Formats: sequence, C-alpha cells, structure tokens
Amino acid sequence: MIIPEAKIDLFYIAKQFDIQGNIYEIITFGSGHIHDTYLLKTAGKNGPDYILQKINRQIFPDIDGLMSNVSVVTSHIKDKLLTLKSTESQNRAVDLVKSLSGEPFVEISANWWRVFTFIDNSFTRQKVQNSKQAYEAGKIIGRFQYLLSDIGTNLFVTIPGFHDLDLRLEQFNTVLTTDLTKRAQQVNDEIRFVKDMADQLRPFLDILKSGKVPLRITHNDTKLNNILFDKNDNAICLIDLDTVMPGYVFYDFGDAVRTMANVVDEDEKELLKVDFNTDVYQNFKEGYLETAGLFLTTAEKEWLAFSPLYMTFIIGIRFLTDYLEGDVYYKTEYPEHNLVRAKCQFELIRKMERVLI
Ligand code: GN1
Ligand code: MG
Repeated sequence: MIIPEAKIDLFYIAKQFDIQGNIYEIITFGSGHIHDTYLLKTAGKNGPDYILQKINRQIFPDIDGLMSNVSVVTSHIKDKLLTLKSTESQNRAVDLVKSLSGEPFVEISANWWRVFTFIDNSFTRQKVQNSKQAYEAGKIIGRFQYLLSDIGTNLFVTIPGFHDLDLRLEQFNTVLTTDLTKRAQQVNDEIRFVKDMADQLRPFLDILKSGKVPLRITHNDTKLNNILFDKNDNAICLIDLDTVMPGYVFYDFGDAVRTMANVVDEDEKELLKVDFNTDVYQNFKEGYLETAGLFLTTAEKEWLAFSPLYMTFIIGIRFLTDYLEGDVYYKTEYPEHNLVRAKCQFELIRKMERVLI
C-alpha cells in the first residue's frame, strides 16, 4: 500500500495499522543499530502497547522477501506454541500487526513501516546481571532453533553471506584498498590482527563449508538485547527477526556469547576493562545445551566453543569495514564509534582465546 504525500507524523503512521485502543504516546525505543524503533502506548488500563519501526531500506532492500519471512516465522512460532507444553513466560511471542488494509507493512513517502505487538512486562538487558539470565538466554536460543526446526529451509535470504567470513574479508579488503575515507592509516594494528585471526579461524570455516554440520534455521542476531525477559529473569522470546534464515547453530551460540560474556559493552573504549566472564559462558552453555542438546549433532557440539571467536571476529571486521567506509551501515554516535567497537571486539577475542581454545 503506497500513501503518497501524506502528512508524516508518527501518530499518522501508527494509525495505518490495526491497533486496539487510543494511542496517546510514541517514544523512541531500544538500542538497535539498524532500524528506527518506537514504543507506541495506548490508553486504558489494559490497552496494549506496540512497537513501531521504520525499516532500514538500504540494508533490507527487498521488503517483500523480508516481511514474508517475518510473517511466516511469527505465525509458525504462534502455531507451535499452541501445541507445546510451556511455561507462562515462554508462551508469549511477538506478533506482526497488519495494516488496516491487511498488509504486513505500509509505505509512506518512500519509507517502510511496520508494527509488532509489545509483550507486557517484558524487558531487554544490555548486560547480564546474574547467572539466571545467562542460563535462560541459552535456553531460549536453543528453543528458538527447535521451534523453527520444522519450518523448512525456504526462507528468503535477507542478507546473503551474512556470516560468511570469506565474504566479510573480501568486503574488508576492498574497502581497505579503495580507502576513500583515508582512515586506513589509523588501523595498521587492526589490519594485522585481521590477517592473523583469519588464518587461525580457517579450520573452523572449513568445517562450515565442508557440509559436516547441518544448515538449520537460525536467528543470526542473538545479541543479548534481542532477548526479552520477564521481571523474574525468565527468558520469554527472541525479537529482531529480520535475519532469521538458513544458518549454522554456531552463529546464534557465538553471537550470544560475544555480547553476554563480555564484562563491558561492545563499544567500551578502555580496552583494559574488556574481559571474558567464564561463569556467564558456562551458564549460557548449560541453558543452551538443555534445549538444543536434543538435536545437536556430535560435530556441532565439538565445534561449539570456536563459535564465539568466529562471530566476534565477523562482527569486529564488519565494524572496522564500516569505519573505513565512512560509517554507512551502523548507526554511530561519534566519528570513531565503529573503530572503538572493532577494537573492543578484537580485544575480546584475545581474552576468549585464553579460555575457549
Ligand atoms: C546489528 O539490529 P541490531 O542492533 O540488533 C546487526 C548485527 C550486529 C549488531 C552489532 C542486520 O544488530 O548483525 O551483530 O548490530 N544487524 C544487522 O551490535 O546487520
Ligand atoms: Mg536489535
């Protein structure tokens, strides 16, 4: 549905969707690096809240493929939850709210908007605060992979080669060679680190490419703040479903460990503070194996410990590439932000190496 020359304000946009109750407030929400996200509050004691999002169309240019995935995934999860014995928390999941004309998104002045239900009394965390959260996070990620295990592999690939190290290295080398921003001279240490680490991770990449581990449906963006918790630290579900597509379990396990076991944020400037919390890792792994252990193959279990290094490396390279390219992909708050993020990831890898392999 295309609404030309509409008077663009957030209330107007929200009213294009099938929303219950009267909207009284719309506020910026969350800390995602890609879309613009708002919390939409409706009046009345039990008026539901919603999430309104402006989709980043540079990163997700195929809106039909993207939204078809999100629709298929959310309804599959909804149907499956009905058939499963689960606790009250895990019975809840985010759902897509259709537009008044029944579409999964609306286009308004060349921008794409969508709405999700907001789960009452749910919270995201920037840092792990206790061992239960780590354990619960592990459990919910394994459960998510299980819930989607019978969806088929026909999902649209929203970002081709998303976690393909060879592709990420190629993109990095291209940007480095072009060096349009003239930032390459500042990152000599990082360039050397990338070369060394790429060699070290080659055996792991060979396993991925050998067909020895199964391609499954994975979330692919399991950073801690993409998990919803209730007030008792039970994990409810995963959000941010744009990159749910065929992948390896390592992607989800690795990215979750990258964000949870780091004792500081992913953009910590003081590298001395970066450290790997082994307890968080163990608790997360225990939770994950409780739900995913039922379907993981021996090869998957054997190589699991390499995945946090692999994923932290991939994300680090992507931050560094974006820095060299002039900050065109991730939202940044200051000019060096992507470089700071990359350095922090590389430092975390140094800390992980001592414990994981
Ligand atoms: C992005 O959207 P958000 O903030 O959950 C990115 C992830 C990165 C992450 C780094 C589609 O996730 O791949 O790991 O930032 N998502 C996309 O914090 O590129
Ligand atoms: Mg997010």
